[in-house]
Amino acid sequence: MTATSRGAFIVIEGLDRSGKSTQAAILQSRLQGPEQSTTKAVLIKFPDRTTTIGKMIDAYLRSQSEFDDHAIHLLFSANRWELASTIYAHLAAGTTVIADRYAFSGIAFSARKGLSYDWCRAPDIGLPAPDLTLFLNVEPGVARTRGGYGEERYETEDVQRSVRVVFERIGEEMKTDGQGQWVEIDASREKDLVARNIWRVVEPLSRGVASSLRKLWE
Ligand code: FDM
Ligand code: MG
Repeated sequence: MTATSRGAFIVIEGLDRSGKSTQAAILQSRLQGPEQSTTKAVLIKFPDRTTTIGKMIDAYLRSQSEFDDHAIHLLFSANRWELASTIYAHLAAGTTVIADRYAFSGIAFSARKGLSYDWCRAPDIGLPAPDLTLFLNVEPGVARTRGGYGEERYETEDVQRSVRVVFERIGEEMKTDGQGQWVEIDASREKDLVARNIWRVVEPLSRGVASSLRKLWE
């Protein structure tokens, strides 16, 4: 890291069972390197189920509570906003931040229910913008064969298929509007190969980023 650079903000998105959490952990340890004394990379997961808002989201996902579709959408967004200052602080300290899901999941999972795409995007406008978003692309049929979906809300092949359609739209828009890089990774491949393909894209950012951080969709 040079005196003027900051940490990179890297988001990993994708359907359930696409390998996001596995790859995020591999990436973090790769960025961290053998030298454990200084923190070079932190991993944040959305939703962050540990906060007060996160606990409400957790109960909803486990079908222990119900919310209007708009209300739960806003809670997911609020859960990102409550972590925004933490993200800024890490980046300013030169630490790379890896987020396992972000605003793109927010749009995809809510817009598939029929909420307006623009309405879904609005509450996340102004959040820290990722320098790079890795979209782990996998056929829902393939994802299903990976030990099956879990018990939570949204963990069905039908939901995943409709979520994927919205993710495709988001990817198209991200590729054309200059909002940082959106890179699709073939996540149906073997774990180590996926990790190598991810590293190829992340490596140039691993020593810090010189440009100032942008705000999402602003
Ligand atoms: N999810 C996640 C949303 O519906 N909106 C969001 O903004 C985010 C970040 O919550 F089904 C959904 C996506 C997924 C669930 O599950 C979180 P995981 O398996 O813990 O990522
Ligand atoms: Mg899940």
